[in-house]
Amino acid sequence: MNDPPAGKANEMDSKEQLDPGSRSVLITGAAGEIGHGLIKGLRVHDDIRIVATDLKDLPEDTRDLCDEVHVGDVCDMGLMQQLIAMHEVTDLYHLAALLSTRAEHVPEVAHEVNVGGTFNLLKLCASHSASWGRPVRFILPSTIAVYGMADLAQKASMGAVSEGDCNTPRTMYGCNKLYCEHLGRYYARHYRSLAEDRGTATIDFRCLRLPGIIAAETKPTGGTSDFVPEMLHAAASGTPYTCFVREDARIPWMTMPECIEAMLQIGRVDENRLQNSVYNVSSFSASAGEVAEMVRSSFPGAEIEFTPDVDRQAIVDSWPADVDTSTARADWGFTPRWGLEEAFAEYIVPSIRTHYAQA
Ligand code: AKB
Repeated sequence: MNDPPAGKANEMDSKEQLDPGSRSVLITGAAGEIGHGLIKGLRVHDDIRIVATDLKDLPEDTRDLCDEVHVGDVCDMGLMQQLIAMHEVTDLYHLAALLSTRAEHVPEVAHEVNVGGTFNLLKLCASHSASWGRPVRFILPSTIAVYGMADLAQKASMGAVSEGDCNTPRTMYGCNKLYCEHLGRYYARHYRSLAEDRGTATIDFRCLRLPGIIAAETKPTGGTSDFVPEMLHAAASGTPYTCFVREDARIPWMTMPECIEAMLQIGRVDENRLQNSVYNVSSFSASAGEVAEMVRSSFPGAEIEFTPDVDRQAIVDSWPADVDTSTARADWGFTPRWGLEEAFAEYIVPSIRTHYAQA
């Protein structure tokens, strides 16, 4: 999965790699859940140019934080070429993807978007990096869906999995993301390794394997980890909720602010500190039943039932109960902010109450 960084990019002076005064960041899939927080987080630097793109327009408050917004398809090579060239992109956050549930309905489309879109962007970044004579930083969110547990006994016995464990995904989304992790590593470390005119392309590829994400301000769609955020948003808005997995369904989680912080951190850290290109991140492991208990005690009127959907349950059963984040902690100082109880007390409950009070 990971191999030692190639010499070339590492030999470059880090100042040459990233002059903060001239950073130009392209964000694909910017209208999604992560896009909004990421744009807000990046905006605190006045000296960054933010160019956002998505199939649909961005909400007004996010659009106002961007220098430019383009509505378009990430698979449109002409548009992506134009955006990268015109803005001399230094950093690319490639968020556009079809998530695990949506992808199982339209697997071929998912492959086109998830793999085709990433491949095109890597190709474009490599060719622009070669002609500009400087690296392009490429940051890709990946997922716990790249893991595939054979059965519940293996899931229980493995506990927290490391990046190289059980890379046998069950879903199209997991297969797509695992391949894109490899593609990114290839472009960063071995691109055209036998070509006589190897050129000078340098892709600085960084990837985070994200767990289920819990956001108080937005509701996810298209994912299989959606059962926890759906449960919370239903309780906060006084709506009964039928959970599509068993009470004992357990995966790793983190809150949206922690996810954004980790994305910003991996995007900023000096390349010389990164021994790997792909890192697990997560804050806590919790079952649907444990979260439901927290929801009931925070929202005493909450009505939560469990009626598992066999197929979606099978996807969650194939994901690990927890992930080992030790390499992220050691290499670039990843530190989760909250455990389950603290996340409820410090972020989820106050923020979701505010959100629905304002709605
Ligand atoms: C999904 O459910 O597909 C995503 C994920 C775990 O990557 N939220």
